[in-house]
Amino acid sequence: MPFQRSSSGEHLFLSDPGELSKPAIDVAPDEIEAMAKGCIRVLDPEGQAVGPWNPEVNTGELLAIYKAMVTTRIFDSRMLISQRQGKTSFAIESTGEEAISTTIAKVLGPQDMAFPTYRQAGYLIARDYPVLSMMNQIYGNENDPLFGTRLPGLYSSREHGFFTISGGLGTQVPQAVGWAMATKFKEEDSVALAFVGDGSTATSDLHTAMTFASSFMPPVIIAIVNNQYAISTNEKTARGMASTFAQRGIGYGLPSLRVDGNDVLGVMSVTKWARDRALAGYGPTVIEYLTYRAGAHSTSDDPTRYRPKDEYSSFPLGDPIDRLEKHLESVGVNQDVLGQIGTDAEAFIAATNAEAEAAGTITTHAPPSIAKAFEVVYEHMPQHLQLQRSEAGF
Ligand SMILES: Cc1ncc(C[n+]2csc(CCOP(=O)(O)OP(=O)(O)O)c2C)c(N)n1
Ligand SMILES: [Mg+2]
Repeated sequence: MPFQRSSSGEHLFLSDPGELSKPAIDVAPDEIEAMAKGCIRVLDPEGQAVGPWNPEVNTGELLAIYKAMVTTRIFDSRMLISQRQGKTSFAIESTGEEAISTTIAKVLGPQDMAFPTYRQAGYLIARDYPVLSMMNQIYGNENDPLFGTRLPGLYSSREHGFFTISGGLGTQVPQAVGWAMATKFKEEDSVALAFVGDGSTATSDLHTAMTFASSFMPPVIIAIVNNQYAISTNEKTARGMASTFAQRGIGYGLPSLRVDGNDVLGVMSVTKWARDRALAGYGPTVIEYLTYRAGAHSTSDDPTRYRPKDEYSSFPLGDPIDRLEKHLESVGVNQDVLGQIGTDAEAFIAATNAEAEAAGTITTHAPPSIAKAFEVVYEHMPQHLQLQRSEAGF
């Protein structure tokens, strides 16, 4: 029957942990086309790391990722409560997807640049960006580093390799490719990575970016985060007749792989492979990270209206924090150590939130000066904004 899409679940194309081989970084893209329809996985159901993609990593590095994931989850739920309490207008969480942002933050180098979406707070947390600044930005108080000019959660930090988030979906992908083209022309050793959601692959920006990536072969990673939903729309709408999102890359001649995005070791290994390729001059890689958006799209959304409540609990890839916990226990980390990380993270988020709230929330402080909205966007204010500013009386 023509034009029939696969039903929900079938599209996961899950390979067994350890099943897929690991090619050399100079592999020809057409030799690994099958990788775009499988799914690289390292952690098996018992938490053991298996197969050729098992990365070289020590327990200390994994504990740092674990801590960032747990902190991100607690931070997200705290900000959700604050929104319900009326202290901020908006919050957006990444529950269920923390392995991707935090692990990628650790794999990329200090000179690399991520071009994120609103779903990667974990990247900043893993890179020790001050959580207090994130909260100040969400509360839009006087210490907001972006002076109230951005939607809560749209952070920016050049020092942490975190390009300013844009609310317009897809825009960050050509920006990342352009940034990577510039580093190639300047002969710098750095890599750009664009995060893009499953739904946002439907933007023309993604395809413009892929064309430039294919033509100029810059050191860029296009990281498609397939969390199964674009607000209320299931991922299969944007995927259309393709079996997977990774297959989009094949048409552009780019090596394209899929990985279990709830498997920290898989995410680490595949991202590092792509970064090594980029640094060795072999150009772009497309990676689809398979995961599940466990929470609502944002505080403006109610997922009970469009998906079964128990869908996450039956999602075959499980919860990324639970899976890393199981692995850490299997390599001898005591449960008490993990428990203490959780307790410390709870205390840290509570104390940091108290400090941010004391500086002001939307109910307890005057908004930042409107003059700031004019001052902090352009280095040299264009004439039309100068005019608007004087009309507004600032
Ligand atoms: C160009 C553009 N179109 C539509 C929107 C409204 N919008 C915001 S988020 C979103 C869904 C995006 O889904 P996806 O790319 O899968 O990312 P996710 O939210 O799942 O992380 C939409 C349609 C937007 N911000 N920009
Ligand atoms: Mg999505």
